[in-house]
Amino acid sequence: MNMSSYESLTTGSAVSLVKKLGLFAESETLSSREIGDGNLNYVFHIKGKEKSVIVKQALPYAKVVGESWPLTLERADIENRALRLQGKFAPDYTPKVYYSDKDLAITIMEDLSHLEIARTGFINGEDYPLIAQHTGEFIARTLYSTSDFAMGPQEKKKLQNTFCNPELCDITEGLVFTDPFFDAETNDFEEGLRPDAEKLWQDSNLKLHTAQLKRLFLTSGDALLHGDLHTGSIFASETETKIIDPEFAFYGPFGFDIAHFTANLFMNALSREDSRREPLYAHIVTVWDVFNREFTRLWKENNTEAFAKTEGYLEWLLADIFEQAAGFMGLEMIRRTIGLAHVKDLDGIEDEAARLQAKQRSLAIGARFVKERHQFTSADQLVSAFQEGLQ
Ligand code: SR1
Ligand code: MG
Repeated sequence: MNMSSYESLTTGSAVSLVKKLGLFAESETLSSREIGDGNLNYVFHIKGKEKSVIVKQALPYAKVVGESWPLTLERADIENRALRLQGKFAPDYTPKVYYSDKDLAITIMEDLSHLEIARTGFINGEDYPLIAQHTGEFIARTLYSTSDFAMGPQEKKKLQNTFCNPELCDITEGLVFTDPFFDAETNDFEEGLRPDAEKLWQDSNLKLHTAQLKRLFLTSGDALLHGDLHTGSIFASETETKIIDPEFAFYGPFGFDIAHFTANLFMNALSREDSRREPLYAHIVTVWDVFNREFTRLWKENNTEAFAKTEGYLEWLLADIFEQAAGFMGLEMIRRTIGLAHVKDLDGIEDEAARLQAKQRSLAIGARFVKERHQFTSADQLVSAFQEGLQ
């Protein structure tokens, strides 16, 4: 990457850029707004008379913390290449990429502003009837298609080499798998939660299970993951779903993406009244159902593995993925509650006592998912365990 040609865009220079690239006529009047509400990047929405685009630019530091946390610009290239691959395997669920520039760390892509960020919609009471079906298909297709089973070990290894992503993995290794389990500086929680956080820090059994899951994250190279598939990485409507922001993409364990999606559904459920939780439970059951079905279909259709037809192999693998995912799900719930990066679903609960109770539940349920992951074999059981945690 040539750092000397990097400069951060402004609303004005983003307009000049899209005109220079010929995406709009020089004479056209365009509106330009910075709309990024994520933790890491600038996102410009550029709109002309008949069309609009999104210009996303990585900053050389983490926006959520500031310039004191330098961060590689390589992530823009990772995101652009991941989007193009995901677009190949799951075109209905991936934004189109029009242009990318490694030195400027930008990706110009389809404007999805007719959709809404799913987290925001869920918080406002939307239910998105197709989101679980679509997300399950997206995860199964992108994971299976980049695995040894579909690509064969040689091609897969070559692709894996191009998706190392050590700096963004380091963020996940710290923020998800390590810091929340110690009294680390990056942690962030209200004083009322301190006894609950301290309970986790003293739970050596939880730490052992977390260490095991961290090892899985560090060492498994099953497939090209999205790497950060929470509900803030999904644009949705009643009929459409698009998965965005794969800058954390890397070769990791099969169960990771589905775990993050379901954990974020459970956290939204914690913010809702009991009578409004059912659609989220249904999504959790559906996403697992769809994932298993689609993964199985692809396995039977295209599998380069000599043992593919060995009785029990696929069933064993799906059960293993489920067990890992139950654990990763619990870790995501814990880190979004006491770690650095929170979710609005929980932080936005206005009543202080209700907010504290929801966060305490998130920690306790999350810890149970981590420690008892070997005992869960179906999404219904996860939902039942979650409901027990509400008692
Ligand atoms: C410093 S980045 C914090 C979090 O934001 C991203 O979306 C990832 O979830 C990361 O852990
Ligand atoms: Mg993101």
